[in-house]
This record gives sequence, C-alpha cells and structure tokens, in this order.
Amino acid sequence: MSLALHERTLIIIKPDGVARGLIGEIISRFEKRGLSVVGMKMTRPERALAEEHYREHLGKDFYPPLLQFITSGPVVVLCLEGLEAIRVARAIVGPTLAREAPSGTIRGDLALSGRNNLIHASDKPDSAEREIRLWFSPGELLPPSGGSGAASREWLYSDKEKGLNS
Ligand code: 3AN
Repeated sequence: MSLALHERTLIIIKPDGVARGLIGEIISRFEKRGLSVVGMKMTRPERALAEEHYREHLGKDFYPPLLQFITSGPVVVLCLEGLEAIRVARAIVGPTLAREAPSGTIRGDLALSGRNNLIHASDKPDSAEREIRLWFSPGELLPPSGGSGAASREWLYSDKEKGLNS
C-alpha cells in the first residue's frame, strides 16, 4: 500500500480560537509536528458556506447554535499536507468534547467546551477533499511539497515513507 505523503486536510480555527488569541499557538502545534501549511486565510464565513460545511449535522439539535457560532466572527482556515495528515491532525486536535480531551491535544490543553472547542479538522479523505474545495479555490493552494517546512521534509520521513527505496 502506498503511503499518502501528500494527503491534505482542512483545519478551521474557529471564532473562539481567533478571539482568544490562539492562532499562533494552534498553527505552531501542527507545524512543529511536521504538517506543512499549503493554504491559509482569515475570513468571516457566510451563512451559506457554514451550512454547506456542516451539512451532515442538518437536523441535529446543536446545528442552529453551531451555525450561529461558526459565523459569529473571523476564522482562520488552513490546508495542511503531510503523511496521513487527516489522522495526524485529528489526533493533535483531540476529541469533540474538550473537557474529556487528553492533555497534550489542542482541545485538552486549551479548551473545556463541546461547541467552543477551537478547531475543526476533516475526519476522512472524502470530507477533506470536499471541505478543501469548499473553502479554497485551486489558485489559493500551493503545489505538493511546496508548503511551509518544505526544507525539513528530508528529515521528517524515511526513504520508504517518501516512496523511495526501502
Ligand atoms: P469534530 O469537530 O470533533 O469533528 P463533529 O464534526 O462531530 O466534531 O461536530 C462538529 C461540531 O459540532 C463540533 N466541533 C462541535 O462544535 C459541534 N458539536 C458536535 N456534537 C455536539 C454536541 N453533542 N453538542 C454541541 N455541539 C456539538
């Protein structure tokens, strides 16, 4: 099985993370782990975009307040790239209910709430693809291996993981 060295995932630093001044702290956790930033912008989401983003939760009791929350202020949207980036980013973020998130995760170290939990991270490859397309136009994304930390890639992965000889 070939490894997804250039797998991409979508991260949103939600309004609470921006308002609490945690943008740098949050991005640095992903970068220090080795994930590369290949797209980034600050925006205040339109309601229609938020509805599309959270469409799988339509009809749930927390859907209206969730939409209200995500559109309540500016967010920072990131596209991250790296080996198994979707799984790695979710592990860095921690589980939804921040009070139960283990220390060492972003939510476990920095949040207490189930809604104001700082971050969204795509949960699987098809949602990552859909969400990246929703939040970024192709011209806003760097090419594979072209993002932040490109110079450290040489040391981040073994030759086998890089798809070279084992
Ligand atoms: P995650 O962000 O951990 O992937 P999802 O995708 O299941 O969680 O839920 C999306 C967002 O909806 C969560 N980040 C949280 O803000 C909110 N949410 C999910 N479940 C609940 C819940 N039971 N009560 C309140 N808000 C919730």
